[in-house]
Amino acid sequence: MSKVKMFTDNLPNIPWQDKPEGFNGPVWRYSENPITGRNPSPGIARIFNSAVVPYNGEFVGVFRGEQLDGISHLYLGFSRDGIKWEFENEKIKFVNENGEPFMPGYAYDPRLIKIEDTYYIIWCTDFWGAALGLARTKDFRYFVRMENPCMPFNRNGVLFPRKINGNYVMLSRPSDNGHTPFGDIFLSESPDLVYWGRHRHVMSRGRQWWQSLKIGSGAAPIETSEGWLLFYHGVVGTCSGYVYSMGACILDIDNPSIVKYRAGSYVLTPEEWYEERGFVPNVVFPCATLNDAATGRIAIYYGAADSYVALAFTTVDEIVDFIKEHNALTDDDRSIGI
Ligand code: BMA
Repeated sequence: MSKVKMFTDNLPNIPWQDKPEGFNGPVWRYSENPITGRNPSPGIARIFNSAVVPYNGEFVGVFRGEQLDGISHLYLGFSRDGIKWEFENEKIKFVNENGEPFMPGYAYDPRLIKIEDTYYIIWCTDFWGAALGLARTKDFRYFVRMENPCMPFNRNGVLFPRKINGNYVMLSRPSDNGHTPFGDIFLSESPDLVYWGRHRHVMSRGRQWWQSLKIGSGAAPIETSEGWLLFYHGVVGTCSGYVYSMGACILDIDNPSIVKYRAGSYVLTPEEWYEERGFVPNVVFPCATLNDAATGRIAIYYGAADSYVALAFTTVDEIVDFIKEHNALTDDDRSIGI
């Protein structure tokens, strides 16, 4: 039993490995990483930055597949164990509310969140510039693309897994039309997933070097007895390019634009070959977690070097202790962000 409670389902078949003897960090990697290889299916060069959920006792995922022409689209994947994945060769076919084809010109960095009985995909799409796309499905066969939740430019959209104070809540990261050398996390509310407002600033890039350039939400927040546990990415600009690490923080349960704790140290940074070497080197980019309330186990799916999907593990007790021990909140984080 964990000390900190996760208000999620039990997931007895969560992919899992115990923390290796002598390992110091709060998040440890799956020993057989990466879990996807290059050219994983016909027409797709690389699969990375992808999101998974439990489904019918097994797992389903929405994967960012970069096609041979360099354009990213979203592909479904299915897995028995959350580790070995079979990908569909055809990209997800989105339709509009009338059932007519409504395909994005490109689609990347999907997050997949179940709210009540519906699964939502939120991703970065083309909308006269990079912006967020949103779609829903109940059966992973029929995907309805909804209104784009915001104007360009925006990336790293993530939905909370339940309504808060009666509204849907989304985190996002306003950006520019390029590689965005700035960026803080904001929050917006909606009664219906169409009209968004009550925008709040959540968290600025940090004083610490690894997150000094920009930050962006990663996985859907996990509801815990300490608040919403959020894994995010923090970026530093070095002489040889951006370096993406994974950070973690806890947001207030009823007012999630208030940050309660924020680790000043990263929880995972590029160190392994598949994180340091690839299409874009030095990228660790979390997009999803699986959570087992009964044991407090958390499996984190992250993109590595824009080339692979990798898996890492922690427990809710371990990560919450780490965040509190390394807490580096600023006054700005503590504020409601109006
Ligand atoms: C960001 C996004 C991510 C990517 C990262 C590193 O701007 O495009 O998809 O992983 O850059 O290239």
